[in-house]
Amino acid sequence: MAARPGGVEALDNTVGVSDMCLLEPLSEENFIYNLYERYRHQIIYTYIGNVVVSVNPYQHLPIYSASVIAQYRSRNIYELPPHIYAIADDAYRSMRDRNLDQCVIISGESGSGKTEASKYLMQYVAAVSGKGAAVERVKEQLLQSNPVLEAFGNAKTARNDNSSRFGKYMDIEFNYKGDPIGGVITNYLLEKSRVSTQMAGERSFHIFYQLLKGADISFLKSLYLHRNTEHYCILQQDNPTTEEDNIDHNNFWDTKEAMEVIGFQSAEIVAIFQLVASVLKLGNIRFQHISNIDGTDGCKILDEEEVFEVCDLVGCDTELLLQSLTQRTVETYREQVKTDLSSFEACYARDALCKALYSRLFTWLVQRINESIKVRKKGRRKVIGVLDIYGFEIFEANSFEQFIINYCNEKLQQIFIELTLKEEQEEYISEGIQWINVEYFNNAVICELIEKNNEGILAMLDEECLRPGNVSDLTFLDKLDHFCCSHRHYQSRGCAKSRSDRTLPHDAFRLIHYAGAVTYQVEGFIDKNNDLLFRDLSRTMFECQHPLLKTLFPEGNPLRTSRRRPATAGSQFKASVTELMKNLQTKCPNYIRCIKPNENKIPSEFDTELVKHQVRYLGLLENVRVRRAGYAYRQNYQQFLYRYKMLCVHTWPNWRGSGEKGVQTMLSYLRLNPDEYAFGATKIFIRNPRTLFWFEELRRHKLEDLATLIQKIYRGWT
Ligand code: AOV
Ligand code: MG
Repeated sequence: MAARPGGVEALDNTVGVSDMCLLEPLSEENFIYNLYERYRHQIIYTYIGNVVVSVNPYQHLPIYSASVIAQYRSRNIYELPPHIYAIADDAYRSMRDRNLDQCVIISGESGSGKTEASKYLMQYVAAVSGKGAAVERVKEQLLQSNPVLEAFGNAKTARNDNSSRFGKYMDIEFNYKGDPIGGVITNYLLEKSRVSTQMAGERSFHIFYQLLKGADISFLKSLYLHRNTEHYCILQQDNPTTEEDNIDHNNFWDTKEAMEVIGFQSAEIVAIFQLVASVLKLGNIRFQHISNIDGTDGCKILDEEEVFEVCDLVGCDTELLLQSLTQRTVETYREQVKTDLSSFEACYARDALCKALYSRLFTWLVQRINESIKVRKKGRRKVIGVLDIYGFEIFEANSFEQFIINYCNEKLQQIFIELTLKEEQEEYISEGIQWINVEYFNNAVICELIEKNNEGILAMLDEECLRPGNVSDLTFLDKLDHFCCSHRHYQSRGCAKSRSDRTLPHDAFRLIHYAGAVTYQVEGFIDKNNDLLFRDLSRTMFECQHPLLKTLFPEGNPLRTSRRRPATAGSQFKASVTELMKNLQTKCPNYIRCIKPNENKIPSEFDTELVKHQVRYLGLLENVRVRRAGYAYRQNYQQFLYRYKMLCVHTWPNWRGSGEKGVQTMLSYLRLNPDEYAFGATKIFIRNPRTLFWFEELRRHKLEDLATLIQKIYRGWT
């Protein structure tokens, strides 16, 4: 591809159409061709009405500079080529000037560019909102929460080198002037299984590598750590290149600086890294099987040195930790009995501890950031919420985590369907224009299959987790099999209809998601949903001197009387997602739909089949159809007149009457067929996109004529 200029010119509007609603004729082929043509010219943004479709360029484009931001500032959405900035500006001004809380819902599969989009959006809002030392400080803190959360919550996966392994919703709060005054971050279930295991070619959370590669040797020594990642059993990395090492090194310092900007004290930063180091060291502990005299299994720790060092880092009683790693207390009615763990059970308990420690640290970090960015003053606030979750993913082996991630994506698709349709419908009704229905696939059935109270997959899983007796992942699968006959989105080898399907293993079920079929291995579902940690370990953690670690394990407090079983991971997630959906519905939605152009994470490759699949499941064509069902284009009278008034001698150069009257005068002057347009309460609706092309064409000629005229006058003068 040829190098393109920077600035707004880099967003040339003349390639293809900038709004898919103007595609003629509308077909999937044309839709994809339009995306392709634009992508080929490095134009990654295209509208569907006010929805931004973004195709990941996998390269840095010169379209995010201060000068581009300045150009988008306070401009109407169709005035300039499509950009996230235009949506950001629209959302910002609606919030500030019309007092409407906004949310920006960013969706798309893993690696499609959601997290990057969310950062550009925040960067834009920060750049165009108020100035002054206090406001600048808030902005810095809000922006700097990104590198910290990415360091601790993102990791390299097969799909994305910087994949978000947690969901994030951030409310940016503003005062009446539109200056940011703070924010609140909500995090959703971190994929903590990554702490102890990663698939080939993947990595654990960035922070582990950043710490080992970036920290001064003296700091590493104080944490009893080695520079070499290979020293740590829970870290996988295939022969890192020097470049990767350098990136980790630099990112470490960025993360640390970001923590300081947010307001973490040096002692807190040290405490955080002590816990990160403890996870690495606990992960190194190996156990050796021993047979007890009574014939039972037991184990002993092979790497006591690691235990001693962890104890030193977190102020833990060595005996207590050694014991709680190899034994567990079983409580009966009358007494407490200690039983030895087999080496297998001890490994399991160790991993559970590493995962609990890390994921609780992560949640604490989010709370700590919230503490720094929270709004302290009372008074009315306005909000822009930004949602950036983990994208839909299909791996070779999919487990509970993918099930949860994909469920979340189903819910987002659902909200897109409901709100775009609802919004559209409401607009036609409130403007007094007749509405025509468009057929589309509604994924509500899949959401229901997963989350329906007492009947959905999550309820079945909870039931199995609570059932006494012989419970296993396979009994859970058996339980699910009743969906075979009743649900067309569920398949398993137990189902008569899919029994002959050799690609479906015996220990798995398959869901036909809106975005594709995913086969979930049931192994680990019960365990991950139960999410239990042996009480001995939480007690030991609570007994540590380390002030932060103590707070992470409140259930270890012996004075705590509640013996209530904590909610399962699945039901907690369902509750928080339901809450999120409710919250989003109270705000004006803005959408960014991200598309991944290729599986190779490289620039300039546009895999048509891959894009087609995403366009289909995202329902983008239906989105255009809904938008065009009645009228392809609508615009506020004033803005419409402002752009096209030069096409009519009565409205040019100045029109003194109402906007609506001006548009009426202009359209009858142009002798446009009255079938082609309708007057709404506040907007003009244009049926055929070609009419708009025609206006644009006329406008261009007029501008050219004007330019020639000005030149002539100028020459006449000189
Ligand atoms: P995701 O958030 O959608 O995936 P990211 O936003 O992390 O995807 O994007 C993946 C990678 O694509 C980034 O690390 C960048 O290298 C590149 N990229 C994305 N958008 C742009 C852009 N606008 N300009 C340049 N490069 C870009 V996931 O978190 O895995 O669902 O779960
Ligand atoms: Mg992401």
